[in-house]
Amino acid sequence: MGANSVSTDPTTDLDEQISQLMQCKPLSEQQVRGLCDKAKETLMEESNVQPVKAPVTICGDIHGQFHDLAELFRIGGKCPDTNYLFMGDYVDRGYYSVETVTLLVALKVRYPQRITILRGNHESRQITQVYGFYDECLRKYGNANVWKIFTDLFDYFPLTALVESEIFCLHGGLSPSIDTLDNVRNFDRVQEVPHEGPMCDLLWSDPDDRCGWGISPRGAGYTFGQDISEQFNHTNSLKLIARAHQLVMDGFNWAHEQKVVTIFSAPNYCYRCGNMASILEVDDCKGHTFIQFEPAPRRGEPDVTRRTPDYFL
Ligand SMILES: [Mn+2]
Repeated sequence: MGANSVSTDPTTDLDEQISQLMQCKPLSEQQVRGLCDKAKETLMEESNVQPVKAPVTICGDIHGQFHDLAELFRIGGKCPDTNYLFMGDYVDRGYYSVETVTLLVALKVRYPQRITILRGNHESRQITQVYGFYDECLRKYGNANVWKIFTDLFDYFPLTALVESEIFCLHGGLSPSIDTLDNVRNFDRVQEVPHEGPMCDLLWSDPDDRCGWGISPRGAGYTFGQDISEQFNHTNSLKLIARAHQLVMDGFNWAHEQKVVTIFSAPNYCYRCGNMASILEVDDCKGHTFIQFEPAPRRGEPDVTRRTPDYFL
């Protein structure tokens, strides 16, 4: 190895990209293209119900809150020292969707067995044009190429994961068109998130206090009651459904007599909701520990709560 061999090792290049991203500095369009080409090869080999082993730390929505994702890694441990399973919604709402999703995809390429990244309802061409990721790509790159590269890659993200054959993990929830995990395994996921049908429901549905299936106020997916969760868990020999998708003030929230848990990992969501975030550690013995965390300190950004009287002098 000579002094001029620095950039010939793809792993070194990738490690350099990851450390750049950890400083919240986006990659070039060309680097994003190369990274996503590699990610596609890995993701297309994964199942619609991707098997995952314990120990693993399960995380909910991030929504472009990059500094809070960095805080999550400080609290939960760095990848690959800790194994991670993210349940979607990396982009939109927050200011750093580009850096957030690029970092998670880079970690997936670098450590494919250590991190699982599922698709959320925001990993879609249509939703990202309304809620921020498209505009952020235009602002940071001057054109829509990076948005196109990422939204094309989102089609390959797995829809669900199964931890140790007993925790079913997904972004939204259940579907009246799906009774078994084999039903999920058997459809072609490589497409834009449809407006209805089983793939849509997995990314959009929510648990509800009412029994049975209900119309979702979101306009996509369904609400499902405890009877539905119990039947699904029984049919598929599951202990728990872990999902994200809903803001919960403590960062996690049990439903359906502990058959379902919601995990939300964006503290002070949209920089104004005042909620805690959490992650769920599943250890070697399948024990569960929730770790809650608060927003990372935001240096140099205006903080309205600290406008002291001298502001007015
Ligand atoms: Mn969502």
